[in-house]
Amino acid sequence: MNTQDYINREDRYGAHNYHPLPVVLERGEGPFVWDVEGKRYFDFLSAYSAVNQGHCHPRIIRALTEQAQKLTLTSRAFYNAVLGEYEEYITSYFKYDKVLPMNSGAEADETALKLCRKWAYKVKGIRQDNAKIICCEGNFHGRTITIVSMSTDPDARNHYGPFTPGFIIIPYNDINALEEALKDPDVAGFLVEPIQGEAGVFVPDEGYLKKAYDLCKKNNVLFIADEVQTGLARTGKLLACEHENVRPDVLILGKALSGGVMPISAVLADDDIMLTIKPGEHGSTFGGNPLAGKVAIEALKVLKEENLAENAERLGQIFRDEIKSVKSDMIEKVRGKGLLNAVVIRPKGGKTAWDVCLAMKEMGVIAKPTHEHIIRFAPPLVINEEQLREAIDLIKQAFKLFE
Ligand code: IF1
Repeated sequence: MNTQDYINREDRYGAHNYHPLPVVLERGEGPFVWDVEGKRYFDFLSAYSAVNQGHCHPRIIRALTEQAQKLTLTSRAFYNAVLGEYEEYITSYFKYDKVLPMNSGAEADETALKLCRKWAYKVKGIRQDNAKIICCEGNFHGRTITIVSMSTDPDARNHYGPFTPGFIIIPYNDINALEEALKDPDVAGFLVEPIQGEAGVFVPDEGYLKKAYDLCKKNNVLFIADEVQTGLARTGKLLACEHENVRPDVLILGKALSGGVMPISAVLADDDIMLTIKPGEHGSTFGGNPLAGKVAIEALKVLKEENLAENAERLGQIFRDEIKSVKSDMIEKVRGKGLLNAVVIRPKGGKTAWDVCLAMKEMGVIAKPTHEHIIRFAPPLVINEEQLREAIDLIKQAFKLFE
């Protein structure tokens, strides 16, 4: 079978809810992936920042395979020997009283929304069923019906109504809009991405997160940070909120929490918020399974022991400087933080970001456009400077094809 055979088979038997780049991947190691024809690529998407630790990190795979031989799942109907160890580890790692373990990022966002509403009624004293949560235009928090009820992206929400009520949508990176929205006494929370990933790596103004946090505290509103994509060293700090010394009231993690080997997500908060959910009021079959516990501990250890945040900070600066120096009228803007970067493409002669991604693929770098004209560049954080510079040269060669 060749690449097209694989593509045709997926087209025949799989739902058409994605339009992938025409490359069929078979193996991954560190910053590299290989396709079914044996060609090597630099992975510059990292499964949307889920493989920050690099593909198939040996320590994480070992944790997975060792635990998989012992016990993978008990459900939460019973205790298991790993969950407490994982809970203790992750809560001391991020300095919160408690963690609620889930699986996908969307489940963690949904869990955060439910915690916020519980806190609204049981602690803040908002009238039953009147709690409101502020979110931002251009947000991405997952694909459930409640989450797309907050979305401003037609592709994410069209024809999925009726939608969940109780959300106030304000412009991102607009402190005055937040201050105005916070005047509503029924507001219980503000859910925000420290950097908007899907929207095209929108980095807010310096100080935005801190001002937003302070305004929330002044109005007795929970500051809820969705760090599913920006967290876990991606932006050059362990959490993107750390760039502004903000400690979210509710912290949402996912993706690289497992190093990309399985779905693991988590919500962290202190007792006054976390204990508003009582036994039987929330859960999931796989949430907190022993396999996930061991994998997540190792994935978190790797982040710290391999200094991946520092690496992301240093190499991200090199990446932005190098790409900004490229003389190409297709490059409109370069922006990002750490190794979460994006290039806004100015279409030229009918050629778009998609064509640039196809050209980069031929050169041996895979990335994918978001929203037509924006290419996200997010390699695994284990990439070293020599590899990064090799990839940058390949990217530059791709842009040259359009001169
Ligand atoms: C797709 C990108 C999209 C996320 C944030 C929660 C979730 C995500 C900040 C939900 C997931 C993924 C989903 C994937 C593409 C990718 C993505 F921004 F990362 F590129 F869509 F916006 N919060 N992001 O980014 O986590 O349930 O997927 O585990 O749905 O196409 P999930």
